[in-house]
Amino acid sequence: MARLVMVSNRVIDFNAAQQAGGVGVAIYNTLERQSGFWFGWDGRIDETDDPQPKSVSIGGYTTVTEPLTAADYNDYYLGYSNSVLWPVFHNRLDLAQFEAGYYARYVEVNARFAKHLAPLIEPDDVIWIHDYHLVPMALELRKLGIENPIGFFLHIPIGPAQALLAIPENKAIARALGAYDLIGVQTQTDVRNLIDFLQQSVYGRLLPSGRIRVDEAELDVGCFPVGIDPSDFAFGPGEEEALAAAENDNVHRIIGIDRLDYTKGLPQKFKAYGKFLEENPDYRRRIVLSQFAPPTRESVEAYADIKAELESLAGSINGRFGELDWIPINYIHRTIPRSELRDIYRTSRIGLVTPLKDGMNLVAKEYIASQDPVDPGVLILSKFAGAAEQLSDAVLVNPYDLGDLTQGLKQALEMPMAEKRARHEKLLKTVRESDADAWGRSFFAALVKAGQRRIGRPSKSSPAMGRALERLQGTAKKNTTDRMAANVGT
Ligand code: GDG
Repeated sequence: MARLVMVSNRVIDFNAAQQAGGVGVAIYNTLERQSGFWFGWDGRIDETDDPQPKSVSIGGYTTVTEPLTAADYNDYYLGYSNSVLWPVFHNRLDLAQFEAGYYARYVEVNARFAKHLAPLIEPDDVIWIHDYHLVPMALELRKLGIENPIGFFLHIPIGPAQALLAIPENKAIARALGAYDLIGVQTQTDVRNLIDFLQQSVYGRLLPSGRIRVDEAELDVGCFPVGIDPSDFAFGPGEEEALAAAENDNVHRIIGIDRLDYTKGLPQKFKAYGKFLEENPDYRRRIVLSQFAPPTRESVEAYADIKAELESLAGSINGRFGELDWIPINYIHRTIPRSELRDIYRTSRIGLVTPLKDGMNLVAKEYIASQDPVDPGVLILSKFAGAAEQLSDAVLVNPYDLGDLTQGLKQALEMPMAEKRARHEKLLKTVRESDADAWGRSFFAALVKAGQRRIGRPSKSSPAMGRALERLQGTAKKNTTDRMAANVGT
């Protein structure tokens, strides 16, 4: 059976890690079901000149990892990935550090990862690369003669083409994207923005077949909304009673769980909550906002600024409205163990997920999956989270408009039970239907198909490619059979 080779910037050992961002969670959920391995950075900084990858089997999957040097970490990770691509793709050009000269090492690290990965690739392998840190990786693998299908999934949103065109290296980025067989994104808006960018940057053309041509290359672009494993958040018999007993019926908890990132709209959330308490004195002492905001990318300047701003906002709201026996905002700048997430979601009457821009947002889906269908909480969701395209039965709000946020809070707090149940039922159906499994399977199948199309193109045909195509067709057939077997079993 074809192995799935997952590649991402950071490889996570889920047996040891307390926390992972959304990308790690999504990859782990897929690798649990498919044979293969996970390649990338192990999270260590080490000055070894030419670090060699190490392979380890942990739990049900194998990882192949290597360290970064301090300079790599600075230029490739904090620099080009998180101070250029992350802000631009989230449409925050004001925070992008274009002049810092990070690009050369960004490409260099991608080339080194490719050099270390290439010898591990077998002819039937399907390579799936994740996220903005690794855009040039397919091009680097192709230079080394790798002809396997290579797909790219972008977990973050794609801002408007005008924003991406501001990147000085935008043409090189667009050409590097052209080296993939398939690019997957989270939403239809992202698909449109990507095509627009490829057209404007390097005269990419949308072909009648639906494929995109970039120079001599052709690729598929598709929308694959990432999902969660709802069973991680489900309740077994007896588990709920214990939790219900611990619940405080007098004070309703509103929950927020977001990495401490400027894209997550946390200052706006705090300000709207303060405004709500000011305008609705009846609700004082009856609600509490518990905001978990685990630290992330702390060495990037923009992240230090947001930390200070939030501390000051939480302090001023608590100082203004707090009482001896009631603190309005419970702001926790730490990581919660993953095993506790489900119970925290379940005992919170409102899930407040209000990013200014987000690729998808798994927290919104986790909140829905954790609710009691008989007495569910209400999800308030930003219109600008990718999840809003699927979860349109949430209370959708504009996070830039404090009035709209406070209105959303009021609507959620006062929602009749019948409406809560009806909304939750539809939301849960969507979360279950487009779960992590569906995401992994649909991307994998589309990637195998896109790989066949590339190899099948007459201009590129060679006996070696013909053989590879035959192998792939065998793989695709086998895969369908596997899927059918898996369906019968469930
Ligand atoms: C990127 C994109 C896209 C958070 N705090 C703690 C904790 N988490 C877990 C959540 C969730 C994950 O991390 C966060 O996922 P999100 O999707 O909300 O956000 P990003 O990390 O920004 O993820 C995003 C995602 O990739 C997947 O494609 O949806 O748009 O930006 O699973 O539960 N987990 C634990 N402790 C915490 O304190 N254990």
